[in-house]
Amino acid sequence: METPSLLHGIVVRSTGSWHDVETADGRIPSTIRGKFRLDQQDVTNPVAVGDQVSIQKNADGTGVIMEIKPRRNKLIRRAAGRRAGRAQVIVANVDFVWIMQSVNMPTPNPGFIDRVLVMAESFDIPAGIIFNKLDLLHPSVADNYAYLTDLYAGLGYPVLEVVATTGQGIDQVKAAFEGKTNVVAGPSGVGKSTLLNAVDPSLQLKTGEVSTRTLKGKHTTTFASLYPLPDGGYVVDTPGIREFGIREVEAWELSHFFVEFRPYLELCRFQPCTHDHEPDCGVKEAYLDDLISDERYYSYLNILHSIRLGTHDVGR
Ligand SMILES: Nc1nc2c(ncn2[C@@H]2O[C@H](COP(=O)(O)OP(=O)(O)OP(=O)(O)O)[C@@H](O)[C@H]2O)c(=O)[nH]1
Ligand SMILES: [Mg+2]
Ligand SMILES: [Zn+2]
Repeated sequence: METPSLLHGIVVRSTGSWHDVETADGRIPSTIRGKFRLDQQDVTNPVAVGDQVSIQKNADGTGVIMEIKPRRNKLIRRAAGRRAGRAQVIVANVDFVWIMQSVNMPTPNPGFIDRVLVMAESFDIPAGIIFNKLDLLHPSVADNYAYLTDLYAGLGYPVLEVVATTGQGIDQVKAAFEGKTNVVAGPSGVGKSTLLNAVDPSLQLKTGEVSTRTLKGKHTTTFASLYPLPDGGYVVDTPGIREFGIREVEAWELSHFFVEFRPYLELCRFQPCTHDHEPDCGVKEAYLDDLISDERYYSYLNILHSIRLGTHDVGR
């Protein structure tokens, strides 16, 4: 019997057992070979949005993913709940990670920002921060907000400020997205889908309310999806992340992913040094000399602690 030829494509949406693969023959809902699940038991999803795959087409128009091309990079986190401990691949093969936060409703969470930055740095993926809902910048939150924008801009990460509902700042977002594969990640309710609708109104993504009681979103987007952008490039909308646990980063290497710690790493007496209990530590000295912020040093210790415990706790 003749073996059918394989069709190449990219996974644009993944809902657990079904993966939509965009190919030259259109979008083909596909399953995966059981082998991939057996090969990758420490991962909740062997195939993720952004994966380059080869599929075999079935007579009924569905497909079977036969091959997953090696990934250039990936954004992963430690899965929570019943699958705790295993890695969940949020997206594969991205050029830029945008961490989205709202200035209010919900409140910014620097611990969360730092965790995603660590993951991005560990895979060498450039990252930036998008602050949304500038219209809700009330005096009570203004000081903290100014502190955060200064902190991250000072570390060299691009910081964009927008009002997704009015289009304020959207031109900068379009320019930043152009020609790249971008992923927008953040807690539920910060306005990720609203932002993408502002960038491309034809997307018509579903958006949801933020609870006035808990100040949290209602997990409106349930699966990651990749969309082509009108001016070239792609963007991945992702479901709101409750907890961002670090995976595949060892305690001894964590400090390399805090960009401002790097100049001090070789000043430590012990190599490697975890910069919490060791004497003559260059990083701790830098922290005591105010060259490293409280926020980032505590974030570092918090993540270090969670790596040692192997837990999947939230940012602070
Ligand atoms: N005031 C204000 N509200 C906004 C802004 N952007 C989005 N919202 C509102 O925030 C709520 C949540 O927006 P979504 O786009 O659904 O948030 P999301 O981040 O996609 O949330 P999940 O899909 O649950 O992860 C909606 O009620 C939006 O109208 C903004 O710039 N200002
Ligand atoms: Mg959404
Ligand atoms: Zn040290």
